[in-house]
Amino acid sequence: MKGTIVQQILREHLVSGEVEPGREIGIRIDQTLTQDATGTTAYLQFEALGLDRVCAELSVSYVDHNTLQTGYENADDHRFLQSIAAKRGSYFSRPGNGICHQVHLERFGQPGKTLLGSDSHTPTAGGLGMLAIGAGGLDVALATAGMPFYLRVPEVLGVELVGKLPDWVSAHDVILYLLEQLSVSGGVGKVLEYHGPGVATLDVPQRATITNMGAELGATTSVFPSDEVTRGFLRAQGREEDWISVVAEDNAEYEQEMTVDLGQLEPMIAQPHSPDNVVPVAKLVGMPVDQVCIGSCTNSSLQEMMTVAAILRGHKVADKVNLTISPGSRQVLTMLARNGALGDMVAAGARVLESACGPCIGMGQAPAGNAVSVRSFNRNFPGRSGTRSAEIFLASPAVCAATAVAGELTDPRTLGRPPIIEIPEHFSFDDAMIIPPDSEPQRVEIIYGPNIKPVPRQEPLADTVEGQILLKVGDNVSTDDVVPAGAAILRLRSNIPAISRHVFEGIDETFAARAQAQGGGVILGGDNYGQGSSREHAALAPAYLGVKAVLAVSFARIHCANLINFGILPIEISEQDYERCEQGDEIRIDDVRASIKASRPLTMTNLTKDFEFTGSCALAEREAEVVLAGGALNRARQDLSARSN
Ligand code: MIC
Ligand code: SF4
Repeated sequence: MKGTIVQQILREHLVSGEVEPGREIGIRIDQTLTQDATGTTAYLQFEALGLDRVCAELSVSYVDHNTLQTGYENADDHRFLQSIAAKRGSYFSRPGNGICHQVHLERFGQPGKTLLGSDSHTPTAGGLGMLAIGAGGLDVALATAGMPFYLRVPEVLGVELVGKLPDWVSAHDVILYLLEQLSVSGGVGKVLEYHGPGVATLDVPQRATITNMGAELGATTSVFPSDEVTRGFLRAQGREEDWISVVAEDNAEYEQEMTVDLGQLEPMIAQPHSPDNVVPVAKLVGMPVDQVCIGSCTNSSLQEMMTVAAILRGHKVADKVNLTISPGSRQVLTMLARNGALGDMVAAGARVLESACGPCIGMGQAPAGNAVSVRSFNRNFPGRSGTRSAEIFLASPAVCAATAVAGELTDPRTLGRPPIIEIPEHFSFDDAMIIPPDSEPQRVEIIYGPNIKPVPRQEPLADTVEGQILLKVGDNVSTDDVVPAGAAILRLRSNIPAISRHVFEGIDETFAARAQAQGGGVILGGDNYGQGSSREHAALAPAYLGVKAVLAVSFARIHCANLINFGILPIEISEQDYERCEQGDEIRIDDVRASIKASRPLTMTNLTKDFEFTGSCALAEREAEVVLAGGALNRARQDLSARSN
């Protein structure tokens, strides 16, 4: 990775270790972000550390996920987050101000800096030349407290872009193409670093669409250079002083390389139920569609919204289609309102929603039973929309808008010449909905609602782990499977005992009750276990139910870190052993502490089928200490008290 942007930023922020692929390093984090669905636990954990003030250069707490207020819970969470931000020194982006990633790109992101966010799409800011990484809330709480963030040095996949996107082909098609090529696990352990002459043809929001959805490749993050285009974007946001040039050296060495000719791409679509199940739109043209949803942190820029408005102008949404549009930030929504584009959307019959995640996370707008929904979003895992029987497709805003009008999947290239959309020289920015920290923090009281429960603490790891395989699942199980999204469950994010009743309910609704009755157990998973979101609830809630270990063929990065953070052993096993073990089998793991300390493989016995097998729990020294201590919070408290003595 010599001379790459990744190496340069990692080196500049290095606190411990060596920047060699596969090694664990600690890096200094300049900025942190949280959103409300992960932020309440993150800030509860920050409080548990006992610090008065946040220590990162900048911390922003966004409210964008849990914005439906059908009961008091979400509003209570917002009030808690606002009060704790004021007291502890974070900026607070109020509900209605927009989706965290879109607002961060517009108002805070800075080339060359590091950003850690408790949301898997934090890499959106990579479009500005930042090293922006998604992590669990606890890791973000620790970084907010000024502690290093630990990660294994990823390999750098250099993606050379050549050519220029043809008419009607968008940034979303670039990343869908990469997903088709590389699959949802193709980016695991890697950072995608973009370079080449095609980079200059993409504006910052287009770059951000590509880095945003790099999360679906399982990548640690994705990054673009910071060049004159970046400078122009920051100037238009009134923050040219935040610009620095960040480019790879001429002789940069990438561990892997690929080239994408932008000029050869065409509109693409991901079919149910995985973001990598991609085909050209042309193949499915004519498919009847019931719902179209436009927005999300992937595709919310002014430019994309203007394209949508231009397609809708003078047309009506087809009779059988419901069209929702959620512009990603108040800045974008204000500009659409002022330039008349919003009027075109409303006149066409779009249901315009607030600037928030909305349907992307099942926060309302669940489709009808068995409905076909085409969305400009990034994930289509089963059940995420709120309707398990629905078929969710992912496509660009232009495909979505053309489809909404026609009532069937439409290739926008049949619409004639595309609208010409100029990037504004000045965005109409106004930070009135971002509340700075209080100047008299001692006077601020943190307001806890009754649904906000302390984060349960774990016991140090035992020497023998024994339990039943409570559930056997297949490959690519997502955290949406472990702790489902949707309005009904999201409101329980600050209440671990309550949310734990929903663990795995989409796969097996008896799971939580069985786990509790058995006093815990283990989970058996296939390849890429825990892909998708960064929600630490997918580790915390099973831990609360007594799950001690997950045996899987391989793990997704953020989820694996979350398991470690909450004292659950992530054990990699062979495919043969995965096949041999069944749900209901009793498993015993002996000598756990000694094996972990000595980095030895773990010896396990399947007591039901009477055979021994081994698994690897290849933890770095620090990770081993965390697991042995029963989680990162226990470990961090030990560190902080050692520091103050
Ligand atoms: C998502 O897109 O799945 C989320 C909701 O934004 C999550 C975070 C969460 O579960 O709260 C993510 O991507 O990390
Ligand atoms: Fe919000 Fe969807 Fe983006 Fe997650 S992927 S941050 S739910 S808009």
